[in-house]
Amino acid sequence: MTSPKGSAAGNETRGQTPGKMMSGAEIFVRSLVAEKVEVVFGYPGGATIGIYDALHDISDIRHVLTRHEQGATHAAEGYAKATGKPGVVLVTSGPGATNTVTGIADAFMDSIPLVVFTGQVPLRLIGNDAFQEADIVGITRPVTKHSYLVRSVDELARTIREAFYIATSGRPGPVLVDLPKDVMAQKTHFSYPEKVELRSYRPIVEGHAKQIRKAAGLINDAKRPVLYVGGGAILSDAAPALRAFAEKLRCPVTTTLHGLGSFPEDNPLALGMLGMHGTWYANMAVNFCDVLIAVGARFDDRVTGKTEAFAPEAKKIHIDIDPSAISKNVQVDVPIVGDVRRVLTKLTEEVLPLATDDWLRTIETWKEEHPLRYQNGDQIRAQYVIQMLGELTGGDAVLVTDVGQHQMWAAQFFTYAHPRSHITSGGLGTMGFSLPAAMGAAFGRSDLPIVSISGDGGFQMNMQEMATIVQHRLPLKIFVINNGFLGMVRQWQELFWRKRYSQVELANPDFVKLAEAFGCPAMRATTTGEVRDVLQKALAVNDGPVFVEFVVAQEHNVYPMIPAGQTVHEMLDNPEPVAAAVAAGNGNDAVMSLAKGKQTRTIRKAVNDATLLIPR
Ligand SMILES: Cc1ncc(C[n+]2csc(CCOP(=O)(O)OP(=O)(O)O)c2C)c(N)n1
Ligand SMILES: [Mg+2]
Repeated sequence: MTSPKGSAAGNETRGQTPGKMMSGAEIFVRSLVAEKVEVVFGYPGGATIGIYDALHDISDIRHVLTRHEQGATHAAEGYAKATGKPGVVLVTSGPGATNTVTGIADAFMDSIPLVVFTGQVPLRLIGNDAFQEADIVGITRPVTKHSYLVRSVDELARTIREAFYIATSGRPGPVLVDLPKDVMAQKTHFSYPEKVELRSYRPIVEGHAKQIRKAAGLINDAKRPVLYVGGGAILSDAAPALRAFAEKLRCPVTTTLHGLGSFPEDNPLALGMLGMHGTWYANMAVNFCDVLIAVGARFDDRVTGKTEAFAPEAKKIHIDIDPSAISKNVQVDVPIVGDVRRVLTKLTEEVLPLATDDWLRTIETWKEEHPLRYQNGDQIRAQYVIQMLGELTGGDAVLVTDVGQHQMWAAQFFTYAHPRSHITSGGLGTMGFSLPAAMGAAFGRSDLPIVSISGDGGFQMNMQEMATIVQHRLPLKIFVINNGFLGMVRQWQELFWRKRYSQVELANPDFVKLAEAFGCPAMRATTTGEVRDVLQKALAVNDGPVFVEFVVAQEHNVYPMIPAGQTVHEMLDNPEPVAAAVAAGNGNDAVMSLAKGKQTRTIRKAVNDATLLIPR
């Protein structure tokens, strides 16, 4: 076994007695059973044919034959995000393996626990440009938490045990295990290690008491605190602890895209999402807060904009299980490395309720003056579809979104009430994620309706998985928000590139016929008046998938928007001045200065509101 990142030395397994002689393929299958793997997403080929033969006899594990290995990887991600369990992928060597790269990179960016098994050519052919050989360990090295090439069947069970442990512990992530064909045919005694001991890998879960005390000291002096919560709060099942903490402090809470659902958005303390397309009031609250408590979040550039100007008045506390995330993008004052749930629970005991009445009242005014808004009309607005979906489900649904404008509207206009009710590709921003990820989620849970929401562009990137979904009669709601454009790119071209639309117009297939060709019942809504009825019909289908195309207004933009790398002072909240600048044929600078000129007044008012609270 090689340990490409050199950190898996010193393994120790205990309590093993030599078991029955088995082939590598059988050991593989038995090991997955030992890990309680329920479902494997995969696609067979020459290098894995022996493994597939061994899988044939096992009823404890369900293998889902996707229609593309990228689909398998995103499905495993969706399964992992919906359930909290690791997602498992099995593909063949060469092209099978390289097709997983996007999904692995996606899981790496979003801290999703995956174990990806790739077939490999026999050991003696490695490095020979053998048929279907790819150095997948090398190719994926920068986007895996760890990877292994198994060189002997004697290492196989231990390697699998370690792979699952590394994928799911600490900050979760994808682990790749490359399985040469001859190793899988070798035989040895099988026993599955009970314990993993990795000397150089010991995630810290308990926060340091001194750091917790220091943080509590800062918090107890805060006048204008804000909690900034990321996906780590969901990964560590911290929602109840977060709520208890925020409510004890009476501290407003804003979440990142991946934090959505960690704090109920109908709670008066909720500010919704922050960042580039976050709410006006969340961004203002962060801008004027005096203590920022970052929880399981990584100060991503889509959140911070210009880092020097992010929360400029605040002392910053950062709770995260990954020490390498601390002060990576933004310098913090009090880091606490540890599991978010445990740290929050301890911190709650050490803080006192704060006198935040004035601060909360100011934020309330901001909410009233700058709500998320859009203008309805005959032509469907994507925002309306999302809002109506929220009303009809009461927030009891899992939304799995793709990447683009519809993704941002789904983040803004649905009231997320539960952890794991929002699944999306945040870090990598992978178009084509939603359909297979929703499929994977549906294999993991059936307690809530699962809704895949894609744009017309992204849907076409992995639409082959419609066949898998139909084959398994998964009760998915598959929505395509068809604006005829690569909408998010078009929005940037409109606002910052003088409306010169370059390669963003889509000539689309008839989506309804396409869905029907896959064997999926399908509907289309083209006017606002039809939306409610179509949604109700779709939500009533429970015995299999249903597809809905929403033909929406073509050239609408997502607001608010803080242009990339800028600050709240450049936030475009009000579409009208922007539209005027665009209509005048102006470029980036002109749009910005016009929008800014018109908006400076509202921002200045916010500054005044906040200044009243700042003791000088
Ligand atoms: C695989 C991939 N290629 C390109 C992009 C760049 N990109 C981001 S959003 C977007 C447009 C998405 O269009 P669509 O799926 O129709 O969604 P809309 O924005 O119109 O809602 C593009 C091309 C991406 N995120 N992922
Ligand atoms: Mg589109």
